[in-house]
Amino acid sequence: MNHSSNPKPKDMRSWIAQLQQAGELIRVDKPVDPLTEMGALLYQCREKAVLFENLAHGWRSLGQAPANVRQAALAFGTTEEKVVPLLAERLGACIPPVMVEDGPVKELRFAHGEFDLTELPVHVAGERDGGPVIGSGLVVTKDPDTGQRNLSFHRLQIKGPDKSGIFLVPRHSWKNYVKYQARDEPMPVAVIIGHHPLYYFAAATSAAYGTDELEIAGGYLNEAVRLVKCETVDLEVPADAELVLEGHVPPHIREEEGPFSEFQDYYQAGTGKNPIVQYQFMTRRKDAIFKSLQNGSEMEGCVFHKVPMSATILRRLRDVGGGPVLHNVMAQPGIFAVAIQMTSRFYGEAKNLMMAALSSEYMHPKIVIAVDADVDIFNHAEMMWALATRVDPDKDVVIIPGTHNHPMDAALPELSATGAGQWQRFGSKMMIDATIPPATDVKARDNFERVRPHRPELRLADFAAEDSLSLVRALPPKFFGSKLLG
Ligand SMILES: Cc1cc2nc3c(=O)[nH]c(=O)nc-3n(C[C@H](O)[C@H](O)[C@H](O)COP(=O)(O)O)c2cc1C
Ligand SMILES: [Mn+2]
Repeated sequence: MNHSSNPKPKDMRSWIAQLQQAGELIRVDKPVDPLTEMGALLYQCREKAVLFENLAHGWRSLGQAPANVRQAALAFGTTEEKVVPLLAERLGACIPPVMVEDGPVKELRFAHGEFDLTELPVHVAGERDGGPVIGSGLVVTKDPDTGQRNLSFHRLQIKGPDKSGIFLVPRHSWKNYVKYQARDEPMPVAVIIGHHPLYYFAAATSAAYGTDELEIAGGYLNEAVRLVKCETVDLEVPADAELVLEGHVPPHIREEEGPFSEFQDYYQAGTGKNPIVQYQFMTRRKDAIFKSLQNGSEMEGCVFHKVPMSATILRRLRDVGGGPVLHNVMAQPGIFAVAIQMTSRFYGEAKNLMMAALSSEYMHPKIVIAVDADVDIFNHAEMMWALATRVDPDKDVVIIPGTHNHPMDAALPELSATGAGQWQRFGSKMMIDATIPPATDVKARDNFERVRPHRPELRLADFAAEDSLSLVRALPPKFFGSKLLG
């Protein structure tokens, strides 16, 4: 079997090895029931990834990998502070995939009747979920007019041995689906389960309609993705994935779907009459490892959202108003809020950038907060401190009424219903300018220089007995950077 032109493509195996080597992986060798136990265990893995090694039918499953933005940075070979700027660069470096004849994902082939989705280790994430949901399925579809490929996440609630629900927020897959619907034809789909996390980051990247997210994956990986042809649909999938399901979405069927433990930490959004997928083929590696994916605020699903969303917005902001001084962007918990870290050159510049951040490829941002370089945007106490000490609500808060918002934001009025063409949330957006005066106004800026000790290089460890040192808190980086006004 010709598995490779490149001897070691990045895949879920290389990622597990990397996590293991970095001391970032917990292995669970006791049996775990995906329907009643796995969700609770995943919720506790916020620091480390977890590999369940002893599941029914001989399965293993990788979860919470990445468990947080620090682990996301590990996957990209960088640090938490640098991962978003790095991704913003890689977004512009798409690499087209290459076709190969065969690959590990084709080691075993199962025709209709030979596979049973209810025997996969698909877990129930939350107490009120409608059933087990594949959260890690990356769905490949094509525009029937142009043949352009699309890759995106869609939750797939198991409904039988060969059937799942599919939840389609009105974006690219939905657009393709509506085109098939107009032709009265089923939409062919391929679902990729289990691969290197950079594929997952690519699928969560919202780009222009017509951009192939597998080219974005190539850019993120800095290597061309190897694709193989599907067996029963005219689609291509990564040769080095763990498992692929082939199926189709019938044009007019709607069935009850949800509730589901979602990224906002709520269950209900999207619940209702949604389309379904009928599956007719499965291929997988001989010893395939399943991928679980749990949502909920700050869980793995949010990590996949946060990093590409922040990078896409950072990239967009770079062009606003002649080159602003931008340091970083980071989506905040619940991901309807985003922080911009910048140094203003002019009065009012933060608001210009915030307007751009509220209207991008991403529908999520509803609240945007601009802060300076001395505020740690990964630390929510720092964010609250900046809001409390650097905002004059009367002039620094702006509300834009009557905007189209993310359809899963429970705080906003919902128009129409999930699964229908006009489904939306019609709400508002808010900008909060928590920046200090621009660098050019040195005098006004002086009021906001932060407290720091006289000699920050001193270490308590050099002065105290060792047994008391577990209580020591490291000084934050702000103490060591150049002074704000320096
Ligand atoms: C963990 C995770 C789960 C997601 N689940 C869904 C989903 O069930 N339905 C959906 O329409 N979008 C879902 N998304 C969002 C889309 O995958 C994401 O917005 C993607 O960029 C959309 O692709 P598109 O830009 O090609 O439409 C999910 C994203 C992540 C990271
Ligand atoms: Mn797309």
